Amino acid sequence: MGTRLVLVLAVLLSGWAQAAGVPAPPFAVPVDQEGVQRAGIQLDSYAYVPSHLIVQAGKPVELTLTSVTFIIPHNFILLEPSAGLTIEQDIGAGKTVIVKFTPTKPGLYLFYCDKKLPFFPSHREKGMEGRLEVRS
Ligand SMILES: [Cu+2]
Repeated sequence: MGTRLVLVLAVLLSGWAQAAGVPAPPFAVPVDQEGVQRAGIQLDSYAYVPSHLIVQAGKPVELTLTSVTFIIPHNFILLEPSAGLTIEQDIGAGKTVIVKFTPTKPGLYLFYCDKKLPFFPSHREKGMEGRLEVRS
């Protein structure tokens, strides 16, 4: 079986797992030649994919947040100032935004979208939440 076929199967299976509500495996963000931990996160209504990222403390992180929605705006909130995390970023429908930060303390931190319409549950309550796992 060729590498390409395996890759296609993996993508199909991960898509199926997410559709079925099975948590996707955590994504360990690699450190590139510049020493930066770069990863992309796709924002849909109402989920982040991947929703669980693993990074190393003390090294810069650069996340490319891409919205694939047509109308619904989302955001990316990650507030844990004691760990060097103070991010409140809006991502308009169909937009791409890059956020940069350096986590300073190992731990498991939640990020989420707090957008909501009056009288409706917030996106976070609809499941738009993820985890940043910072390892030493
Ligand atoms: Cu949202």
